[in-house]
Amino acid sequence: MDTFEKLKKAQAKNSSILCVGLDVDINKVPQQFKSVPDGLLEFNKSIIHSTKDFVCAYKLNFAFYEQYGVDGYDLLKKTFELIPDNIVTIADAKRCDIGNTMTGYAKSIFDYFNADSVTINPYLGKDSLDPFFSYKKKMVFLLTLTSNPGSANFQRIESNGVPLYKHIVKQSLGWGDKNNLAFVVGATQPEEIDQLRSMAPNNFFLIPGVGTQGGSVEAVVKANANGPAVINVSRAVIYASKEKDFADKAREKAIKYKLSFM
Ligand code: OMP
Repeated sequence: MDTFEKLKKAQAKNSSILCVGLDVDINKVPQQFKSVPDGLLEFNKSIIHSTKDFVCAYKLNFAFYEQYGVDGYDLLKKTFELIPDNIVTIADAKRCDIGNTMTGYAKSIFDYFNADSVTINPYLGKDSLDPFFSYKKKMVFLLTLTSNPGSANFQRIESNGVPLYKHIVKQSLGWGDKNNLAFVVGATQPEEIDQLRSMAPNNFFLIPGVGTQGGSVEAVVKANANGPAVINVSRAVIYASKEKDFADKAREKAIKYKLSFM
């Protein structure tokens, strides 16, 4: 089964387009989990156990793991392995380099970590993405218009009267299809979600920025117009409580977000 199909199935089974971001942070987890890798792995295990029936995907941002060196890689690998087979994994690695080098990154993410999908920075163009597209059954999320204020610095620069982020969608639609090509668009940019939706009606959008970053659920849902999407929430779910009830509170938040996206 390819990732596109797996994602559709997971969304239907759990009636959810929520992705929980496992952005595990030793400074934010409850006291008993403050060790690497064992404590953080136990924390991830509890979060996955309490939210797995309410999500379609889990996103693992590599920064939160790589900072611990070898132990972090161990934690990352073991966290991937904890995720149930019917839920999609997103390797949020934001890789970007020349094609020859990207071949190594693709092997790491799809062969070693066995992720279903990946986030990629498309700045280096088509040949840099080909090693990832050569994995036909996987899904590649291209950074298109990010949620942070600095997204305006480059992504909104116009060429021929069209902002860069629109060129990314227009050009890359010729490089992949709805099954393997997807886009990252920040929840803080609902007007642009609306515009990009009409450019790419059948491709998945990964929409982060709801919750802690202040993206409006209502505006995102309206702008997305029921298009294929995965809405990511990290901190607002996994750190819903620092107390003993952290897993129950994470579950409550996951259910609340899942319902609000419908
Ligand atoms: P919270 O703000 O805690 O929900 O986390 C958001 C997650 O999405 C983090 O892992 C970010 O690195 C990631 N993200 C953004 O916040 N904005 C973007 O434009 C793109 C991403 C991403 O690619 O996932």
